[in-house]
Amino acid sequence: MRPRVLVTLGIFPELLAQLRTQFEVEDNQTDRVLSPAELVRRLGDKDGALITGYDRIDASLLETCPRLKAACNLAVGYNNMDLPACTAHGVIATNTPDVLNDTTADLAFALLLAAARRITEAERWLRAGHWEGWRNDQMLGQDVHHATLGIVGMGQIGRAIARRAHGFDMRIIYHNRGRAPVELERALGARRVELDELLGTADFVCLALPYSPETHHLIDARRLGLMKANAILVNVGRGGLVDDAALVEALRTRRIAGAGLDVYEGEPALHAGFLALDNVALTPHIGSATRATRMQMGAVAAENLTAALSGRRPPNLLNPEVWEHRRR
Ligand code: 8YV
Repeated sequence: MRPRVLVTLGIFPELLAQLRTQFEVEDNQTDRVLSPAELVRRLGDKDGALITGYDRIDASLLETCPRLKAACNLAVGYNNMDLPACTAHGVIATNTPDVLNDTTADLAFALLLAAARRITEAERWLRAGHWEGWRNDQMLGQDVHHATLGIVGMGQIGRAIARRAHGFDMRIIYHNRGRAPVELERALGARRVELDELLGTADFVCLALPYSPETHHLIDARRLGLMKANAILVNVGRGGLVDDAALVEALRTRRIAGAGLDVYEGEPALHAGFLALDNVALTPHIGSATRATRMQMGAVAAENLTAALSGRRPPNLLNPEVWEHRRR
């Protein structure tokens, strides 16, 4: 019998058709995120799952899914998966790194530019019929070129953002656990600094790091208080990295100048305060949302699933211990 697989959210039909050639697939093309109870019910008799960052795979779920061998995220971030619990239950966990780096960096830059040059605010104002003529001091924004960008999280996406910033003649500082390759630092003129120094120096702060209990509310009221008054915060990492209530307050009181956000605590709900503010550009978690990139993410996730369910080591294995254990 072919392995049974659950695909938790809508995927491109061609990818679904491809999966159906190998697996008995239960799909959810409705685009409605499954509730935890529904996920438990539907996964109970499955061998594998192609999931998104909104599906929580944890110990309590895994206890009810004895057949499950692989959970393959259609995302690079994997804070939705409890890796030690997956390992304890012999479940392979995978993600989709690399293929979305440039696309996500493009969106980070779009948000940075939008917030700096007040693009979404200006468009709303124009559509509302307020434009009565050119004025010298109309919609004055901030220069991006030659400003200082502070990147928090210098992984592959952070580096792709840095390459774009270099093209805008920005000064680049970054904060990361480890140091980026020296050649990269040299080529981009990037310097590693402590987080608090970065926040006090940068005109633009861009978050491109994973979310975990350790990075929960990394940017809180205290750290927002360290930022320059002209500073703009961009988050393409994850909701939860920022204390959204504290950010709303910092934006409302102009403690910082603006923000560009793609991710939110508790999304798709977002803090109502953001909606009332003009100095924040908002997008609905579309960092990797181009057809080409989503096709590639789908292909990578499918390859991980196929490998995991046919006894091959998946290319993007997140818990190698589970693999070593199987081979013993
Ligand atoms: C996903 C993302 O589309 O890859 C990630 O980590 O945030 C997005 O690219 C989203 O998480 C849904 O899985």
